[in-house]
Amino acid sequence: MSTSIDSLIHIETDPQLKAIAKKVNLQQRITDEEGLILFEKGSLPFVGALANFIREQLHGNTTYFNRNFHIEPTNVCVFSCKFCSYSRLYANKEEGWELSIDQMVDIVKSYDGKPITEVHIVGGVHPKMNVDYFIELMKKIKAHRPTLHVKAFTAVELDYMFRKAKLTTEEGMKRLHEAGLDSLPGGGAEIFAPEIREHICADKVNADGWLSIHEAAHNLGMHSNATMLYGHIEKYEHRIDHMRRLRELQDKTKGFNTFIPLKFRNMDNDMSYVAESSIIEDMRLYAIARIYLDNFPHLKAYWPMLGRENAQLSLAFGVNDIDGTIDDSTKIYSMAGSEEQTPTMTTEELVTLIKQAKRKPVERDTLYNVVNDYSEVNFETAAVDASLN
Ligand code: V47
Ligand code: SF4
Repeated sequence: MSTSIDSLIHIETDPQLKAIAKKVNLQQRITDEEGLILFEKGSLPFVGALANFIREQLHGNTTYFNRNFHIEPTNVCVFSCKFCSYSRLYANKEEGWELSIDQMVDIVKSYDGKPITEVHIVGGVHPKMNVDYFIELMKKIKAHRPTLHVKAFTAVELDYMFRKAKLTTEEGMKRLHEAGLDSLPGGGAEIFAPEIREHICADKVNADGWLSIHEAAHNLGMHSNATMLYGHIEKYEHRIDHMRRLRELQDKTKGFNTFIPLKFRNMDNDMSYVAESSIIEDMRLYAIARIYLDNFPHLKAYWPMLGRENAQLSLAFGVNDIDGTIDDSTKIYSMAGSEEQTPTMTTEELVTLIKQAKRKPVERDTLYNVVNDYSEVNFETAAVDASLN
């Protein structure tokens, strides 16, 4: 698939949209005002074509996925984000779970012999799971499986554990990194703008704190992801503000790998009165993120939250990564109303999903090194090594 946007530029009658399309064609960065214009006036086919043009320039048809599993150490949390369906207050511990280090290492051991490359560890912010607890966990995981990439802890969890241990961000990050932490997931960013953040997650780390934790990780040579929780009470200007802060930090450090928009799901939380965004708005957001975040190499659709078919659709709107096989029972989305109650997909299912969208399925590791190109693998006819599943 190769795209040109010449005809789009030619037929567009709105002068502002036409000017943006010309900039994209010349690989120039769009401004905040232009980002806002895209949100306000850009039709789905218009922003989709621009985003797809950029996606194919960067990655051609390649669509990445990885083979990972999740560990959620606890759902007990000292914070009370209004959108969260997952956490249980410390006082209501009977509804929560807390995994011991041995239990978590046992989960890692249960993947012995399986060709997964990453463990993703995030959970609630438990007042007693401190930095030493997680240092020990990192060391034990690495002692057992040194090549497993450990992507763990949102900036929210890190901020809390560093403050509790009276460690500077730099010191805390260095200790965890030395113990085995390889990279950071993108959670906890939500919406940075204070007027929204105060309403949806007032008590956890603010925008500057979130960004400075990722900056500290990048300064140690670690990579990280960034998320944005969208489709609730934020306005378009807040989405642009959020992405501007990320784009600025990325200009400085180049440490972000992937931007992951997270669609707000409204089941069983204090914001259940807020309607969920439409699929048109979801796809427009992916496309505009691809256009605006010119310095982010990858855009990921997290299928357990978006649903498989919508994730597949997003591959036409700028997305070049659909996360992993997620061989587990991560609960954060099923508890918020996602269609995916037990989000697992086999490699075969993921590959088929990508091929149906006429894209090229490539398994990656966390840092986007190619592990396996599945373009020529035909699961239906080939005698596929059982280990591929
Ligand atoms: O920060 C919580 C979100 C995030 C809801 O880096 C909700 O590869 C929607 O960050 N509706 C945690 N979203 C998950 C996360 C993540 C997921 C996958 C991959 C990566 C990565 C990171 O989940 C939280 C919050 O934004 N969340 N509740 C909800 N009701
Ligand atoms: Fe806690 Fe994270 Fe839920 Fe907020 S989103 S209440 S920090 S588990």
